[in-house]
Amino acid sequence: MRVLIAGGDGFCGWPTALYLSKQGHEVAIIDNLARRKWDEELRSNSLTPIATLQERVAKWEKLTGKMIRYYIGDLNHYDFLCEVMRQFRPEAFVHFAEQRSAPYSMIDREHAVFTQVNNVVGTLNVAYAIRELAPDCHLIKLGTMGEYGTPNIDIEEGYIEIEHNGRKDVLPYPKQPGSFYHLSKVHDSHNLMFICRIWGLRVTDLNQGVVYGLHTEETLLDPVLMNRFDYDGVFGTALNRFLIQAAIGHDLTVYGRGGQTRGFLNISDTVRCIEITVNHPADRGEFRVFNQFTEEFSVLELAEKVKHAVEREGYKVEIAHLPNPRVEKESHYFHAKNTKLQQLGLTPNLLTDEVLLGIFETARKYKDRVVMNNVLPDVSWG
Ligand code: NAD
Ligand code: USQ
Repeated sequence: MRVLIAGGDGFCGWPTALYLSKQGHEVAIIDNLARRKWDEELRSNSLTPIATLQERVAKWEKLTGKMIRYYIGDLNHYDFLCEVMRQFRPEAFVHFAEQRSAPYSMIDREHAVFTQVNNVVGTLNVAYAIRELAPDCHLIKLGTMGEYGTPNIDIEEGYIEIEHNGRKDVLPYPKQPGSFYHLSKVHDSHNLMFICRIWGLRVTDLNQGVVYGLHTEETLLDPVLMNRFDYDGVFGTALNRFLIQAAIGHDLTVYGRGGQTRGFLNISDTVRCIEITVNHPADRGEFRVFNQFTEEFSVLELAEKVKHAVEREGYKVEIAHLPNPRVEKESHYFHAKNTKLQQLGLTPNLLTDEVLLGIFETARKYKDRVVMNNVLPDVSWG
């Protein structure tokens, strides 16, 4: 299949591009390289040194003989996007290309506005470009589990059956997101559900949990194919941050009580979930929702797992409970359904001590690249 991957230079997009290319799909990437510029803005970096996109795809072709085309540009430039659609004629469009950090979206008004314009307008452009130039193309859109928030009932996959005043309907699951970034994903979901209804496009919204790890079989083939690995207080995510903190002997930064519970998955399961979704397109007019995570953990449980695993190897680490910079529940019910991808063939890679220590080893290898000022959180919701 011809698969266009928007955001293919990023943390999830790059390993996905390699994996789908290896599986025999014809793959092209669109990316405006904004993520690399946000590192410059924040005076931060990926813990791992990452090659340019040009170097990455050239190395992949040299090693495997498989070509990944790339188009450097912004989804918000509609003419550019349409030109790519005309040239590549995708059968599946995998859309990772958004500003994905909750803290970045909460820095100030400008960052909130930027995040929502970049994400919501970018997705609208993708929807229009598909309608205009490839109406049969399956849009696979990365959403987030954080769209649902933390309700005191089970979280379903996108829809819930409600009985009200003696009548029943299946309705979109209520959304209670926790940042302007998470809100942008809710706005995307609403727009996409609407365009499926009015234009008959086919869309799958993948409500992904927090992704951990960085390597896949493909990124490990050569240092030039190395994935990015975020650790700073803005773009670093919970488990990866804890492993990097353990590697530099920093206390693990649990925010508040640490009962915040989320869905998590290994990056190697992210790429497999995308493959499964590409291979099983939504029907015309269907707005399909999958919850994309494999296990649930509280933040404190993760910190304890990291402490236990690295102390087994002789490293010493403490858990700190920092004042929570976010406004969120620190102890709550959380149980979300995640059966649809598994029914289609996903076999989860679970979080074991071996997996933790594998990521920890990479963190130790590059620990001298950590910019210490960036480890503690400095964006607050208040
Ligand atoms: P990332 O920032 O590493 O990658 C996103 C890529 O998109 C970057 O390379 C960036 O340059 C590009 N991009 C952003 N805006 C663009 C635009 N307007 N035009 C063209 N390119 C643009 O993020 P990631 O961690 O790979 O996340 C990918 C997607 O998955 C995001 O939509 C994110 O919301 C979602 N997601 C990520 C996680 C996670 O834990 N990383 C969890 C759940 C969902
Ligand atoms: N947290 C800590 N300590 C840290 C970092 C985070 O306690 O050092 C806590 C946060 O307060 C929060 C939880 O861990 O309660 C998750 O935070 P995170 O930064 O790991 O993840 P989040 O901000 O939710 O965002 C990440 C990705 C985002 C994706 C989301 C999936 O950056 O793109 O959408 O995970 S989910 O959380 O399921 O919505």
